Amino acid sequence: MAYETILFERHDGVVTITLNRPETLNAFNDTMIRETTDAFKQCGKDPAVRCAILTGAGRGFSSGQDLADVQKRGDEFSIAEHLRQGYHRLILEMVRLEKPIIAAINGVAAGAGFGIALATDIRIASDKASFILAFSRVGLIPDSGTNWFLPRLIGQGRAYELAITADRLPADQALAWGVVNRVVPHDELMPTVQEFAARLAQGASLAYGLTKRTMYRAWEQSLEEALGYEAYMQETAARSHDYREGVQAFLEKRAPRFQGR
Ligand code: LHQ
Repeated sequence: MAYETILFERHDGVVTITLNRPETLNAFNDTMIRETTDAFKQCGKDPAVRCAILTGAGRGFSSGQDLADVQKRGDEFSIAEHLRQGYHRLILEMVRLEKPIIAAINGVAAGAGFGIALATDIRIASDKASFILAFSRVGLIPDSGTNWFLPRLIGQGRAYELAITADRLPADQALAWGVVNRVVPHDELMPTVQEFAARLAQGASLAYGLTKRTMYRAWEQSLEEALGYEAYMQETAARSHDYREGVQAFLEKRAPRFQGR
């Protein structure tokens, strides 16, 4: 797979996607949006892939939309169309990927870069990471799913304040507010994330995927609907090899050998 703006590496069931425009702190141009979307699509198609890591090259995770690139566009450029054709496809590809995505947040995540970080499933941050809803600095409203993800994670008051001040949320505060799952010393970020991803890749990945789908679905459901959907999805999980193997391994007091099916 030849990509220009991202690195795509697979190692034992774990794919690492690295946003690779470090001279811009990994700002998204059209190519990077398209290639990142394609990379997640490949993760979905390949049954050998059981977990994905998203990170950034250099000192940033992503600075969001490449503003120099946008400025070159003529008057006919429609941001709405750019969002629909670009970021929305990427975000939906990530959310619909029934495999865990871990963000290894190595530095600043700003604007749409913050949105893409929020579309991952588990966020592990370096102590040098920070988050900025930079949109209002350029007179825009938050986009790239941030209006949907962030108030759910931290509450509307905090999310709205971050949106209108565009203040930097440092890693320790992001941890306290639940934006990230863990903060680790910068040099330990990739080893920590790689070890965790390798563990998830050995797990009951069919169940991990169904869990992601069921939890996202529950946001839109009443309790009655959520209970019904859980029962339906549990039936699916219970018909798997992994369920039979998990129960058998428990009874035989040995480690299970999950196959993700
Ligand atoms: C950049 C960028 C960048 C280009 C740093 N673009 N070069 C969707 C649809 C359509 C239109 C508009 O927007 C959207 C959604 C959005 O994402 S809007 C929000 C866009 N992002 C921003 O407003 C963030 C802009 N960047 C910054 O505020 C700072 O760079 C942050 C706070 C992220 C980091 O600050 P520093 O650590 O001080 O780094 P720096 O500013 O010196 O940046 C390093 C280089 O990266 C620099 O280039 P240079 O040639 O001077 O070394 C920047 O120009 C470049 N860069 N962000 N988004």
